[in-house]
Amino acid sequence: MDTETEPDVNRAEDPARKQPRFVVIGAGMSGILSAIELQKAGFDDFVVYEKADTLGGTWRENTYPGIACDVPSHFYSYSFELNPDWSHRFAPGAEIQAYFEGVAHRYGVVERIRFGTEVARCAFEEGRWRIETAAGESDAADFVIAATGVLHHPAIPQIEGLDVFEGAVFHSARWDHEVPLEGRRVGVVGTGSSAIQIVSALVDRVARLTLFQRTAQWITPMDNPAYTEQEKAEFREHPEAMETLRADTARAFTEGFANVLVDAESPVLDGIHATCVANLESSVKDPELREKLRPDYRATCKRLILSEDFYDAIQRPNARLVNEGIERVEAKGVRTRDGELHELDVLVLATGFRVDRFVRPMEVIGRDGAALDAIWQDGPFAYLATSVPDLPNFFMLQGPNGPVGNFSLIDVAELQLTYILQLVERVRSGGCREISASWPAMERFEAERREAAKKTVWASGCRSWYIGADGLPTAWPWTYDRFREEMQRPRLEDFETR
Ligand code: N01
Repeated sequence: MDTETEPDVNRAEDPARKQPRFVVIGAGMSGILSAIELQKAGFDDFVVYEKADTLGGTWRENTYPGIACDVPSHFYSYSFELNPDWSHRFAPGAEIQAYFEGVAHRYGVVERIRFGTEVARCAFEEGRWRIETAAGESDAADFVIAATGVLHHPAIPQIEGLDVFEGAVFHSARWDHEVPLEGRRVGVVGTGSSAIQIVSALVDRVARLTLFQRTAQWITPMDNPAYTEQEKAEFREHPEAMETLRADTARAFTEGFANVLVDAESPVLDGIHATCVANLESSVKDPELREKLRPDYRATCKRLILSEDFYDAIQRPNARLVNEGIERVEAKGVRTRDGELHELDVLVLATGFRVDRFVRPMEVIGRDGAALDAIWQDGPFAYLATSVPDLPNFFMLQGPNGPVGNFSLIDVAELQLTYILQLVERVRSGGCREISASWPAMERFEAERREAAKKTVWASGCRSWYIGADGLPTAWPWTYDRFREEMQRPRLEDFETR
């Protein structure tokens, strides 16, 4: 075992090292990007396994009414595939899905995807990863890139009686488009980003809309203008204008948002809070409803919600905000703790995701039988969100403790691939055969991360999906600038190489 090995000429001549085989798991935004970057780096021996029948990940799965990305589309685009045709500043979900499909076709990624193939197990045996699919097929690879997503496994709430409801019930990420909504009584559970968009999109289509709120949300106003045909033509003619727009947006998000969330003392956060308070005060007329909608924690403690129309929607005559707490679901609707039965035809569970799953339920067995489930028994972690000790040549995109929240995860994935491909290069050039974060580096990183997490606004007193089992925020707790810097060049002394 060593941490810094001189290149070994014999190893460098090893054809398997020079042209290693990769398995990419997942054909969402990160998996498509992985395939493109592998090709660009000259690696041609790879396959992308995708359990579903189509690509797109989050954007394939979330098709609820009103879905859009709250990161401006010119920033939520691959840096090498800017799109002059985005319809709006914040494009709707179907447009984003079409964008990924288009990119995957243009870069020859689609032909590399094995659709309908779920990877059930990855085990590191005799220096290579043995891959087993749920259908019983096997494959082998020198490297695994797990691009399995973060917000992927729907969290179904433990509410008594969900199974006795006579109407239609489904999770926001499993929208049942067969269920008619026009003229129906629809209930929505949850007040996260998904619920807020659903309520705004549905209220004018349904007979009655009931929003079951457990926790109020701060909402910042957003402006979502459509791009004119002239603007699109300008973008097409002068792609550098899109590059400037992307760079300006990235800077504004980094400096005005991502970098300040990690410092609960930042005065910028007070400004964001004041904007949210003013939005509530000026938008909601009825004082009783206004107080029901007023959160008792600081804005940005939970992921900040951007909306141009939620407050209007919830004030419509056919909308009702219920914050009495759900007692149970019955055949005819939802009974709240005050004894009232809210009769419904459709119940939407906009109740978020199981964010501690990451690559699981896939079974991952590393070196000497080290099981990822056991390594993560107290909660998931990864060195710089990409590598776990004892899992050599296994890298994660959007793994635990990475930057999440109101930020472009495309930018995050691009930076992570820059980093991962440098680790791969270390192996390909004969520097070593196996590379993964060392335990001492992992432990140091975890200790520093937990200390920093306490200073972030996410730890300022609210419940959210950012909080891990130990009560601390799990997201990257330093500035985004620091993340970008870390991703430029791996510190090889933090890796165990063999
Ligand atoms: O899920 P959430 P989401 N009884 O976890 C409530 C991204 N995203 O799907 O706050 C009653 O945020 C829960 O209540 P509470 C984005 O990163 C982006 O909306 O825990 N209520 C909460 O209100 C986002 O953050 C976009 O008290 C229950 C809600 O359900 C992430 O996805 C759009 C409950 C869950 O909110 C997740 O958003 C959509 C129960 N038993 C999603 N259990 C955009 O870019 C849970 N809740 C716009």
